[in-house]
Amino acid sequence: MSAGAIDPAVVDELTEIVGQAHVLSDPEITASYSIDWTRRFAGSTPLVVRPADTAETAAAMGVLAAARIAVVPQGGNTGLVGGSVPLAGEAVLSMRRLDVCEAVDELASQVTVGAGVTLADAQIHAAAAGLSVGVDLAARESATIGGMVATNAGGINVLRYGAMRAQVVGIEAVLADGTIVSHLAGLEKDNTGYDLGSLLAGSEGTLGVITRVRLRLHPQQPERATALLAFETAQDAVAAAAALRRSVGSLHALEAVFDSAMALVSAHLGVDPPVGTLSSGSRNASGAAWLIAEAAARTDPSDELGTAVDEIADLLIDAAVALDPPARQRLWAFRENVTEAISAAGIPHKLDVTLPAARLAEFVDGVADVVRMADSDAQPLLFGHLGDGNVHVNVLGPGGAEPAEEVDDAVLRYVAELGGSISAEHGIGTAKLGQLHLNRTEAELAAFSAIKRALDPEGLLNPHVLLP
Ligand code: FAD
Ligand code: 2HG
Ligand code: ZN
Repeated sequence: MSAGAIDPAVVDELTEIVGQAHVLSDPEITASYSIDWTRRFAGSTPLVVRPADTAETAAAMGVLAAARIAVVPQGGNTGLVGGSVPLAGEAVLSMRRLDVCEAVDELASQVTVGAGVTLADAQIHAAAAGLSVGVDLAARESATIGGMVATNAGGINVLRYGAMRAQVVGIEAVLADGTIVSHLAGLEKDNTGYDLGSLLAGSEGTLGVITRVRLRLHPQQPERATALLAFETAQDAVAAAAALRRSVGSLHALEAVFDSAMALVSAHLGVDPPVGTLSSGSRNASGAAWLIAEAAARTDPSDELGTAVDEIADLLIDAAVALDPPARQRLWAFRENVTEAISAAGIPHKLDVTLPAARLAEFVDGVADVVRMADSDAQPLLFGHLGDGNVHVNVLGPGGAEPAEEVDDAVLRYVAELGGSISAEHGIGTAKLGQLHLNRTEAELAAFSAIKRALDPEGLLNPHVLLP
C-alpha cells in the first residue's frame, strides 16, 4: 500500500492524535522502519505512527481499526524472525516514544515501565534502586521492554531468572479495536482469571499492543567470576554444562560457542581465544567447543566456580578465569560479538532452537551434515545458551549470501525429530511460519486461531506473523 492509498481523512485523524511530527510517510524516513536488523526482511509502509502514551496508542488503533488498516507494532526493531517489519504494506505503530520509567517500588521489588523503554535504560533505572532486571541480552541498547515481552525474549540469564514472561507481574495493552486492558497492580498472588500478561508474552504483536509493563526485579549480584572453558568435543562441553548446572548455586550464565563460530568471532575481534585451539579455516560447526560460565552473588563466588571447574578437569582442555570487569568483558567478547561478526560476514538464516539435554550433543555434531545435505555450499555457525539447551544455528551461503531456503526446513525438521523446539527465544515471526506445525498439533493451532479471532476479529494486528 502506498502513502497515497491511505484516505487523507485517516491521516488527518492520526495527526490530530499524535501530532504532525509523529505521522511519517516520506519513504526516505520510513525506510529504516521497514527493514529488520538482519537485512534479510525488508518491506515498505505507507505510514509510521509514533504515539507517546497509552491513550494516544488506543486512539490511533481505534482510527486504524475503523479504516481496516493492518498494523505492525514495532519496538527497537532488533527482532530476528521478520516479525517487526511491514512485509505486506502494513502501517507501523512505533512504540519507542513510550519511554517512561516510573519510580521503582522498592517494597515490592517491581517497576512499571513504558513499552518503548530500552532494556539498557530499564537496567540503569533498576540498578539505581539497588535491583536488577532478570533478562539480559546483547541488543540491550535498542531492544525495548514491550518488544521483549512480545517475543518472550530469553538471553543469558534464563537459567537463573527465566525468560521475559517470568518477569511480567502486570501488563497494560491496547487491543486491535483500541480498547485498553490494564492490570498493573503487580500482586504476586492474583488468581482472578486469565493472565493476560502471560498470553501477550510471546504473542509477537498479534493479540495486542503492549503499552506498559510491570516487571519483577531481582537482587543485584555484584560479585562475579567468569570462566572461559575449552573442550575438544561438543559432547564434553554438554557434559560439563550439565555438571556446572548441578554444582554452582550462583550460576548466572552458561553460554557456548562452537568451532566455526569461534573462528569467525575471533577473526572479527582480531584476537584468538586465550584457551583452546581454533581449527583455523575449518568449516566444522562443532568439533572444538567453548563455554562461558559466569557465577554471580553478593559475596565473591570465585571459590564456588573454581571448585566446580576443578571437578570437571577431565573434560577440559584448559580454562581461563577472570574476576575484574575488564578481564571478564574480554572473555564475554567471544560470545557477545558472534551475532555482530556473522552480520559483518553476510546475511544468515537464523535458526534458534532448543534440544532436550539428552539429544543436545548429538544435534551439535549432526546438524552440519543436515545443513550440507540441503545446501552443500552452506556454512553452519553454532553458538547459544547451552545452559538452557538453546543452540543458535546460523547458516551463511558462499560469500556471505543467504543459503538455500531448504536449509531452514531441513534443520527444523531435524530439531523436531529429536524432540526439540523450532523456536527457543526469537519467536516464529514470518521466518518460521511454515514450520510451526512441526511443534504444534492441529488442535493447538485451532486454539491459537480462536484466541486470535476473539481478540482481533478483523485480523489487523501483525496479520502475517506467527499464525500460518
Ligand atoms: P521488535 O524487533 O521491534 O519487535 C519484535 C516483535 O515484537 C514483533 O513481532 C513486533 O510486532 C512485536 N512488538 C514489538 N513491540 C511491541 C509492543 N509494544 N506490543 C506488541 N508487540 C510488539 N533475543 C533473545 O531472546 N535473546 C537474545 O540473547 C537476543 N540477543 C540478540 C542480540 C542481538 C545483537 C540482536 C540484534 C537481537 C537479539 N535478540 C535476542 C533478538 C531481539 O533483541 C529480541 O527479540 C527482542 O525481544 C526484540 O525487541 P524489540 O523491541 O527490538 O522488538
Ligand atoms: C544471542 O544469543 C542472540 O546472541 C542472537 O539470541 C542469536 O544471532 C543469533 O542467531
Ligand atoms: Zn540468544
